[in-house]
Amino acid sequence: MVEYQNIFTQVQVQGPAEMGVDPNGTLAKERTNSTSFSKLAGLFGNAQLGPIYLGTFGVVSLATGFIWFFIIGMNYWAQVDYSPALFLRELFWLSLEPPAAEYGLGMAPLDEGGWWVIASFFLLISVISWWIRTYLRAEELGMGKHVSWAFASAIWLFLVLGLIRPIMMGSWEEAVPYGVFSHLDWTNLFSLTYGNLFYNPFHALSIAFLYGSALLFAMHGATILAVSRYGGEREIEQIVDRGTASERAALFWRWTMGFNATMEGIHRWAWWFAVLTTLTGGIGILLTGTVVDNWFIWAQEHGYAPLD
Ligand code: 07D
Repeated sequence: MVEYQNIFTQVQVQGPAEMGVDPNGTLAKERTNSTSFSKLAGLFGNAQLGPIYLGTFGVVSLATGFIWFFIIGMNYWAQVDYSPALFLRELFWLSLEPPAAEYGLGMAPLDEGGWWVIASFFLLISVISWWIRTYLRAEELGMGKHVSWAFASAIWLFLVLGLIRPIMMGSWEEAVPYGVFSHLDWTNLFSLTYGNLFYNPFHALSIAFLYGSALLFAMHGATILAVSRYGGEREIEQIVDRGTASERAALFWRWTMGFNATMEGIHRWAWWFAVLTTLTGGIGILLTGTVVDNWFIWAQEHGYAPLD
């Protein structure tokens, strides 16, 4: 029997390239016409690569994203005096830091945070342009905007961390530095400075949704794989025309925990859990240092941290 599963399948089904809807009409503009097939890609997902749609916002996003990356890279090179050996050895410890507090929300000399401000400006344009691209591509394909709004939730946290909260605190110094260990140190210091983020209820909610997302994804993935022998992976068909696969899947969960999500609803559960991770997270970060200075003391005042 020929089975096509991917991750990791020996058999790869390959037909003519799929160009998508409207291959010669307006939708075909601003996208590449060539496609290729990759056996490696086919092991993990679809073997066909392309066509890719760039468009104005795609070009703007990639260009500004590259400038952001390039500014950081050049600063790293300067920091190691252009030594390739040091660059490789120190890569994870190198960092482009925001300006010191004395510069407030103004511009700083380039090597004292000015480059960070410029790089951040380009990153902002890049991320927003990519969001517009997800919205417009969905619109063009007649799809719902679920991906865009979920991405917007992640962008909300990104904006709180790097733009909104620093503006509310009156200084770019509050923002996250661009570096591997430096951003981890920043995260740790943020928690210590404001009295242990574990006592911030929105951080707790964010963790619950993050872990919940992983759990739901594992449950859903496992359930569908478990009934794929009955056609369960044809999920959309099973929503409108419930077959034995979805009946078995649903019954499994009612048997084991008394309740089951529906074939459609499980995707809404997943969407909401993922979206709420960064939505609640952004609220938690925004409140920190602006409304609440010390989460441990706040928790003592609200009766859930020990008083001594
Ligand atoms: C960051 C959204 C933005 C990304 C976008 C993508 C680019 C460019 C470059 C951003 C991920 C496009 C952007 C391509 C990238 C840049 C510069 C999504 C993002 C738009 N915590 N903690 C969370 C746990 C502790 C702290 C969230 C666990 C300590 C701080 C999550 C533990 C301390 C912040 C979470 C733990 C601490 C967080 C992130 C355990 C000190 C945040 C959710 C078990 C280490 C962030 C409210 C996410 C937040 C956050 C989990 C511990 C500090 C739920 C499991 C006590 C300062 N923590 N944490 O999806 O929202 O991020 O907090 O110990 O800012 Mg925490």
